[in-house]
Amino acid sequence: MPEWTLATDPAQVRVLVSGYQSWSEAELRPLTDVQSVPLMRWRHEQGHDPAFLPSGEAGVWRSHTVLALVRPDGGGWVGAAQDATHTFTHWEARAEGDRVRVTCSQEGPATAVAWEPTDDVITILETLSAQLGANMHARTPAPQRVWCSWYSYYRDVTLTAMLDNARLAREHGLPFDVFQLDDGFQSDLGDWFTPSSHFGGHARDLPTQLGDLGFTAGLWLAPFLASPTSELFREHRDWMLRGADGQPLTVGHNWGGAYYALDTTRPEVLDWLRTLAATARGWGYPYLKLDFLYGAALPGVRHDPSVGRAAAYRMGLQALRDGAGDDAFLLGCGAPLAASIGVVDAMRTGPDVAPLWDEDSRRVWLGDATGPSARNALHTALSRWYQHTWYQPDPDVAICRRELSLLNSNERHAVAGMLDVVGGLRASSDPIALLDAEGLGLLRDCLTLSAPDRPTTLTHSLGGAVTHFRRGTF
Ligand code: 9PG
Repeated sequence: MPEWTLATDPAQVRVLVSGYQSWSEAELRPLTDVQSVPLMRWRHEQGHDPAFLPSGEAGVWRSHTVLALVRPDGGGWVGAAQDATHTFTHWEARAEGDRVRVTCSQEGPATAVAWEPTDDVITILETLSAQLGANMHARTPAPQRVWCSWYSYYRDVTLTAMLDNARLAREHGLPFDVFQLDDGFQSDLGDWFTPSSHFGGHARDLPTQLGDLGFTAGLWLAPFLASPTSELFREHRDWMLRGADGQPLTVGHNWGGAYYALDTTRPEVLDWLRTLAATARGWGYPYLKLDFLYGAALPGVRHDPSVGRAAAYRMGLQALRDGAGDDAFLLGCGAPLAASIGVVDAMRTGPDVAPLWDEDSRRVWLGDATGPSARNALHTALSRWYQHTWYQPDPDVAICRRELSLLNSNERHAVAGMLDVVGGLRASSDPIALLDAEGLGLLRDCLTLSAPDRPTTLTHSLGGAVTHFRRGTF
């Protein structure tokens, strides 16, 4: 286990950490603070890595893949995994008297790790992140402008609501590329091929009509999950990831109860995933939002115990890519971040936006900043700005409407501004009919892809060799 002792006063250092998956918190904080541990044990699986939780001690910070320590002069130290295909890399920084101790441990085959003292943390962080992206053959497609049904219709989405919004977007000349149907079209979690009773049609009915309006069709799936009531679970109980007791492992609580995940070391599960993605593609969806992907990466008992959880995750994700086709656009969500590089085109890099700024009860009192709020989404997506060389970042939707929202004007503009700063996907979920002139104007601004506001070229001398990185479009 590599370890470094730094002769630097912990009180003068800030630490930049990132949780392992989309919804886990990322933040830049004084090293002497306490990294919060969510009090609700039943929520740990959903936003945190249960195998590497924050310690809860003052002056101890844990991070996945990347860690940076920043002195007041902008110099400091940067650590970054240089490969994440089959390995989770865990960092810990610990204040110890007048020193800081950093340790790096890995779960999976040992892989290269970079550790750089620097007088310019930001440049080195960008450089080492870009190297990780390049090593894993990061995909750099054009960013998409997406209308998504979730943040207005939630599970009550209907075929009619999708088409009404698409028609209005066309009438207003709003420059969306994709209209993406989210959770709610399917009869149960895992039963993707049968429609819910309220949807008013079948998901396969939508793409042609969206195409006639000039939009690409997008579909949400949580391909690794199954609810206990689903046909998938009832017919294939043996396909589930298991706990030490041999029973299907609960990987989270949502949709009114606990849910399970598929064991992606089973060949028949990989076949199922390939078929699922190919079927969605065949229905006319070249854009897939693949959600709750962390389920396949949790610690558990697998059919093939020789496959570690990071590798198992990657096998499942690759099966989805194989089924969808190389030219499909895959957006990861609720997904292990670095482990997805090279397979996904885009990645949600924070928790959900919600039409409210903050939720003190969950964030402050319960120590959990992974919940839906404008503040949490903005805070975490901005703290992961350097990940733009791993995939197109998706900082989630802007909320431009005034109705059915608790955000004030400044808050609406703050979220919209974040989309521009982070770059990557631009998304909205507002019912177009609810937008007044101001809302339409803000939405148009959001959908305008501005020039990068950071340098497009980074040149840095690293360990004697000059490395040169050029930003792709974002
Ligand atoms: C659909 C939604 C949307 C959204 C995703 C994701 O921890 N939780 O219980 C939890 C529930 C929902 C959620 C995130 C976490 O949102 O981010 O965009 O697709 O699923 O159900």
